[in-house]
Amino acid sequence: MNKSIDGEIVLKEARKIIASRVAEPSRRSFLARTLTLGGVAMLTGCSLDDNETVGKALTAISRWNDRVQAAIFHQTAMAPTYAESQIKRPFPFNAYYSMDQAPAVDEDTYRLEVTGLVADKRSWRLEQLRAMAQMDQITRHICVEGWSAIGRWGGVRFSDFLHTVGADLTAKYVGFKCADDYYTSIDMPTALHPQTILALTFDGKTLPREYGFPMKLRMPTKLGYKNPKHIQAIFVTNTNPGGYWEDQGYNWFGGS
Ligand SMILES: Nc1nc2c(c(=O)[nH]1)N[C@H]1C(S)=C(S)[C@@H](COP(=O)(O)O)O[C@H]1N2
Ligand SMILES: [Mo]
Repeated sequence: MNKSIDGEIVLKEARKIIASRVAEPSRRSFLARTLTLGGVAMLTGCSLDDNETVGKALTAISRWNDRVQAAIFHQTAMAPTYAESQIKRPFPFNAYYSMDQAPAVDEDTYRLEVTGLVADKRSWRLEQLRAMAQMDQITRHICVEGWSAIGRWGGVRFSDFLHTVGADLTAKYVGFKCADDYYTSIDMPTALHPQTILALTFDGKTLPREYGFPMKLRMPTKLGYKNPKHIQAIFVTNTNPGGYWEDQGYNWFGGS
């Protein structure tokens, strides 16, 4: 099998990113028309010569995609919110296992671990998070497996939480470890976005076991796989912690 670069695959991938990320129509069509392999090599910092594998080129393109998304992300641009009547019930379940295998976390012994670049590394009990100011939001969850659904999540605004623990807000990443083997990480600007919430409830009730009890990070500006359920540990870092799907090739930034 010839694993060296297939120029068409690389160009197609780069055109897809331009089509989905560049909003201005004339700039978009200009870029799509004029894009060459040399141009992609320059943008991605990957030499794209015959010694490189397609996989390596696509990874370089995905990293470029991360940078494009980070550059156009605005903390003041709000994801759409919806009416109560649009909430999907029952809400779809998704995980890398079936519903009956979702972890059962014990509320009494549960502690949220907070580590890395934060001033206060004390762990948290659920009731302490419930005592903080709560917010509620009806947004659309989009899964790359081909479904989307509107739901209501409530909890602590994540930027409030990060301020409370004295997180280094100039750090690049926030990482999450979950009660299953799932893990993911996000960029600090998204962590501080006003619609990013440490969700303790779903549809006004305690977050059910399958949907991420005791808490999930809900971000309407990111795709489903970036929204970790069953969070056990949160850490602030300058080293990209990757993610369960991201490390298997899903785009890291994962914006919707
Ligand atoms: N801990 C954990 N979080 C996870 C996952 C998982 O398998 N484990 N799957 C992700 C994916 S791909 C999706 S689409 C959403 C599904 O969330 P839902 O069950 O509330 O629809 O959770 C995300 N977070
Ligand atoms: Mo997903």
